[in-house]
Amino acid sequence: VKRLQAAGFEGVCGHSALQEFSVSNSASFWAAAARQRLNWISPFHTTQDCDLSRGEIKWFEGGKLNVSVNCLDRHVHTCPERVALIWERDEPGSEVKITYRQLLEMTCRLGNMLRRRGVRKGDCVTIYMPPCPLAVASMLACARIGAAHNVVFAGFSAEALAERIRDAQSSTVITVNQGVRGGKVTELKKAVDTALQSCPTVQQVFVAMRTENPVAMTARDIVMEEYVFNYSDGDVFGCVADIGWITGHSYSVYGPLANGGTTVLFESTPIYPDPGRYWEMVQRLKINQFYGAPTALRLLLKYGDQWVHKYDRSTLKTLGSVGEPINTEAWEWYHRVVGDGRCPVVDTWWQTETGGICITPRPSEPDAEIVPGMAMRPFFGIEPVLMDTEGKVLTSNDTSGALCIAQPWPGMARTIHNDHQRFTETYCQPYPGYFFTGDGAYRSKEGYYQITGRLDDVINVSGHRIGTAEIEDNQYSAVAESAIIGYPHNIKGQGVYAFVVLKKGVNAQEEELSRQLNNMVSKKIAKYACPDFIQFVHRLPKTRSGKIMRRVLRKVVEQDLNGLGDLSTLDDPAAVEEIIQEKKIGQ
Ligand code: 6R9
Repeated sequence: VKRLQAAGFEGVCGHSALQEFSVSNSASFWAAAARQRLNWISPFHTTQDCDLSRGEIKWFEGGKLNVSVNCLDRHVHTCPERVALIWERDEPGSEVKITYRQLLEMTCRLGNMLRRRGVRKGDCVTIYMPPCPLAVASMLACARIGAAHNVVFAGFSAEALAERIRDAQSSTVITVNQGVRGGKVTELKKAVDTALQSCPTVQQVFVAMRTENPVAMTARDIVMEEYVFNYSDGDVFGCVADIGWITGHSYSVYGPLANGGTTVLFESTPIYPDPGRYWEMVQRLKINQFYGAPTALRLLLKYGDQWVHKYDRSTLKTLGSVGEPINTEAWEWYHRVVGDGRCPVVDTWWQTETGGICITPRPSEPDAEIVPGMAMRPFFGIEPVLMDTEGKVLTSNDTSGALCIAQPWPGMARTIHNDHQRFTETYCQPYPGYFFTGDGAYRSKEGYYQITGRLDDVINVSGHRIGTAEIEDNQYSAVAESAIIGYPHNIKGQGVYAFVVLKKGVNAQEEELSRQLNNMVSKKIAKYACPDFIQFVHRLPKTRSGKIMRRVLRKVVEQDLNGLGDLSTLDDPAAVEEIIQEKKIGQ
């Protein structure tokens, strides 16, 4: 806020006033922020020229900048030996630190290599690597030479990779020989070879060596070198998202680097080698901000507090959550146990399409209130609105509706690659003049926002519309997490089917647990919201970024096993098999 105020808003005091200013004087706010926070090769002449109803979004026209220069070169001028990346490798205690100077060097070398090998401005390079310095350097090298990058989760199958390579029409792929995750080796280069059987556009594959094991090479493969590492102290931003998720892009790579911070690249899993991994890493790397997903918190919560207490977490200042609604129990645990009650928890709402955080608590504001499980208030330049089912703006508080954003902001998506029509249909046409997020939200009496989940996840039981997240957010102490799915019911319209994961060590009778769960839901919400079926499962099918794949659960409940669709983005496909075997309906 101080830096923004220094950019010409001296008269505007405090977060709230600045937020209001950023919405009512959007163009001058973003123009000043862009001039003050970024280095431009040539200045922009028009700050914004946007028409949401036609899906035409133009920011900073006439301006030219290079994002890799903003992330690297300017920091190398002022503090070359500051640590840019901490690569938290799979094996705890084997972290590697890379300074801004080293990262710039790696990026330039890679950029030159790509250019020498024919990659041009506008090309799209596919990067299929786990989070590691070379992956970040590859992203920045593409940005440096004007190529787009298409980062594919290293956990995706060959088939899923092939589809993404074809969509991007890449001629170049960058990968590693093998990955290492949770103590296991994954055959990434092999997956690339398989994928390329159906990707005629690819002419060259760069292969970095993550392990020492040789892998089969073909004529189009080019082996990359590895680099020397260095050490220096710095501020440490610990975003544990994979770089293949937007959170990894914005908050592991571009955000921290553009701000000259030190960022952690987490290669491992939250439970390898044990459920203390995150907190052991916080202690060892002296992490100041920890940013993760509710799904991981719910997983860790199952194992008990002792894994957290074992480690010193006194360096932590802020705890962030992203990706899904965070249920009250996980929020409380994060705050009370992980943060010892002294670190603010910021539940940050945003999407791939928004580029960065849009609704979030602002703890740096003195006395800022934070309500558990609420994303709270709009961030700079964001004007959220709620719509009713007829497309009218809901103006009062204590109300729920479809979440839209009333005016454009610089980080927003401007199109869908090769399909602008789909962009306008999905985001601009549902509520003409507004950007439609696909999420539902509640605005409290005080005007605070709470995200209630994807609108597709709203179910209608006996005429009552209810978000599945609301039923899931129960504080029953035996439950680690749950997924609620609606299914066709010939009396109620939709019935409620619950998948429930119990905490470790709970071994009460299922019937008794079901009875208690129903009691809780009926007390907290209403009788109609009680599940018709409760299926206790070991785990839920999730994407690599931790989102429960409700589409798949819905198909299982509807007994449409042929309609399960693309399962390649699942973290662990065995979870679906288990659920199918044990399903309770229609047996
Ligand atoms: C950043 C990211 C976007 C969807 C979004 C919403 C859900 C994200 C949330 C949240 C409740 C939060 N979501 N953050 N729901 N509270 N704090 O996750 O991007 O992978 O594109 O997903 O995730 O449903 O629409 P992305």
